[in-house]
Amino acid sequence: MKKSRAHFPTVAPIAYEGPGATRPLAFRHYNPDEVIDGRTMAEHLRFSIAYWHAFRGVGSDPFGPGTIVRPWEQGRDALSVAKTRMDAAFEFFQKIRAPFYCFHDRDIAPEGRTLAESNKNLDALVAHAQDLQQATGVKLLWGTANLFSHPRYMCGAATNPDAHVFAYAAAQVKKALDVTKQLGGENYVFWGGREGYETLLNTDLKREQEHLATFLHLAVDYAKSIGFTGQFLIEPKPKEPTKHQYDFDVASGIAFLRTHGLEKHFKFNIETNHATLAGHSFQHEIEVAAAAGMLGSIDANSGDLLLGWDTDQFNTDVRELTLAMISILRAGGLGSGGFNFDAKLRRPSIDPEDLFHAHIGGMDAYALAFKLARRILADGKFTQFVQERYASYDTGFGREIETGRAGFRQLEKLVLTRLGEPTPRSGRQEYLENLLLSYLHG
Ligand code: XUL
Ligand code: CO
Repeated sequence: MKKSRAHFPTVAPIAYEGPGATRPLAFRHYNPDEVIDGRTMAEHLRFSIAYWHAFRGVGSDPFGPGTIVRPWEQGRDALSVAKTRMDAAFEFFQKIRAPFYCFHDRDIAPEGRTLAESNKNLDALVAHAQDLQQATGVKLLWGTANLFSHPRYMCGAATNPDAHVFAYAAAQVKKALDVTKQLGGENYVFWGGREGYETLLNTDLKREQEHLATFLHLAVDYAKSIGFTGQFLIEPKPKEPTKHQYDFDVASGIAFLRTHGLEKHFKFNIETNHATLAGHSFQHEIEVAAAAGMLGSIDANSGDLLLGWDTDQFNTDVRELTLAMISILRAGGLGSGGFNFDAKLRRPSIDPEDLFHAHIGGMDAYALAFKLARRILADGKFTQFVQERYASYDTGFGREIETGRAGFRQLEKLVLTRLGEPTPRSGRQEYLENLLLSYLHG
């Protein structure tokens, strides 16, 4: 393949320079080549760049158009611009040392006037992506379909009241699955774009939920028929764009999947900002998914707790990330998932270099959290505290409760004749918070 000109000529590949680094364009904590327990940090963390934010985000908001103008966006026609943009994207993936990327079908190739034309455009860009993946070694963490931007999807895709739109969405996901497989994508994500509703005055909730389940079954069946073995992921979000999104949070997602016999085929892609919009902590959502054996991947970002919408910011809150990492490592990691930076630059951050600062911060914060969480788990102090807190269930009548051998009559008799009143024990929350602080700040 011919060598394309550099799109980020002022930035060299980002190097690890350690915590004492003084240059801003350097890693302080993320050392992709450092081997920990037989695997490099790059292999442990599986960082991924979100094509839609990094290469389609222009800084627009409801009050004004984009502010970000990239030099590679000038060109003769949409297809050649899309190819040059992809060259720039892969140069960025390499320079930022990210082993993976993620995309929606319409991020990488322009929508055509017909589905056939859109598919043709997509094929052209997928061929280009195949060449670039081969040349750089960067891989596809997951693919997905954009079923929410085009006006046809204004009332949802799988949950649209019009079966014609359902059929169009099915055709679009069929193609997205084909290209995800073609590019070796390790997962396929369903974020419920506009799968929800604004008002029950025009909505048949039960029918819409059943349609969504049917759609997911059809996707599973089709994937099987083409031999796509990647992991399917549901990405819950409680609101925005619709008022009531059907995949509200992980708990309602689990209930939905189990109700419709889909639980064997799906895990969860948990996004920090979606967790907090649902009124949960990031760690809570991870724990709920892990408890069900359904932790799949992470959309790494953060919201702004003072704002009630999806701000998709880079997350440098090491405390929050360390707690999340503890839960992830305790669950055995993310398997085929990874940490995908579903995060965008602020509107005034208009320079190409800002993309580097943003991702360096996100990667360093996760890398530091990873190291801290490993240390915390290796020391075992929190684990031991929790084990001791529940120790009464390890033996005697506690064991019988857990193993289903104790009934209400027996327990009543036990309390009346032997146990009497329980002795309260402190939960020691403040002690534990101080212990966490000692790991974070010494
Ligand atoms: C929207 C969101 C999406 C998904 C992919 O809030 O997070 O970008 O991650 O469709
Ligand atoms: Co996301």
